[in-house]
Amino acid sequence: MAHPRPTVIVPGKMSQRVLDRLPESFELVWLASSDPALVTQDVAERVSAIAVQGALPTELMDAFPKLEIIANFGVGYDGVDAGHAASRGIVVTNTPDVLNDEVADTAVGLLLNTLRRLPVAEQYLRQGRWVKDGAFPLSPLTLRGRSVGLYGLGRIGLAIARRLEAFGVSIAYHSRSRRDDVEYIHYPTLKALAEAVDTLVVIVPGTESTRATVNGEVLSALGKNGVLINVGRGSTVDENDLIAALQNGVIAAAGLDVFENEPHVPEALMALENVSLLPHVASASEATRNAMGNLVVDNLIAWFSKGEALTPVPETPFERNKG
Ligand code: A2R
Repeated sequence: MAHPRPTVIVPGKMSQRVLDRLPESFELVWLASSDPALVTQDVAERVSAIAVQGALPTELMDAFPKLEIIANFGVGYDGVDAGHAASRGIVVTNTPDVLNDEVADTAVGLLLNTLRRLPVAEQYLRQGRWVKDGAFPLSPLTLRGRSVGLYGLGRIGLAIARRLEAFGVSIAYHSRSRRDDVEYIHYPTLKALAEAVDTLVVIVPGTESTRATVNGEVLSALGKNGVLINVGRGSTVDENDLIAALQNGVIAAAGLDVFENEPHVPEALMALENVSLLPHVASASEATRNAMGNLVVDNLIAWFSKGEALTPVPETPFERNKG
């Protein structure tokens, strides 16, 4: 057989750990981008797996008639149309759990940065202003006495909540279903949660059901002492409503790791002083990204050797048809 090992295609950027490990078990074909025009006829017919980081255009998915599995790098798989994959019997996998602690650590760091303006204070020192102008101004905001609401209490949301317990703040949450394994108060709507708390941490997936749900109405409910932290997906927040709320004092501040149109961040947001902005780095340590990369490769290996993926997404609970 010319190609006894399964062929995996990797379109565009991918974790080095994945690129290093794939050739041990697979025929690796790397594409410079996810443009289907780059796929030759020979490759199109051979490919049975895709490993992807970010968006996978559906036309590229459909360029491969023998495609069995799409291994997504990341717990959020909003870049892959899992419904379409399901309709073709293709399994989609993601990388849950291995990033929970890293993302939760970053969420708490971003919250503190936003409230206490620590990155701004560091710039003040580096620019020599401590010597020239004296002490950095007191931060108007503090974590002390805050009540935090988590929008999403899944794997990562719970890791954030557990950390926040140690900070002595009150914790509540909104998700569609109430968890019976936690003591935190559940609010059946996002608006009710926003009314009850002054700090909202977004950690839901970027789906149609969460799209633009953090809107002007929710931000008004959060109130003028309100702080929004987003470590989920940019699509969940209506960015125009958020900018207006920050400009007009509808809420006090925001800390964002994710944006609607990454890597582009609106000028209006960057011009604001009451925001702390990060370039989508919540899981971005070498150790955690390597763990995510390992899970991408291990899913592919498990699929082709045992007929079952390790972490398929709920939309594609398939086993391999070995016939
Ligand atoms: O609604 P539920 O009971 O399925 O709870 C999930 C909640 N959630 C929502 N809550 C309210 N309205 C919605 N439309 C909605 N959709 C989902 O988000 C659950 O509490 C949480 C998701 O938890 P996991 O599936 O365990 O996700 P994980 O690993 O915590 O990651 C969350 C997201 C990723 O999808 C990436 O976008 C980002 O964090 O890294």
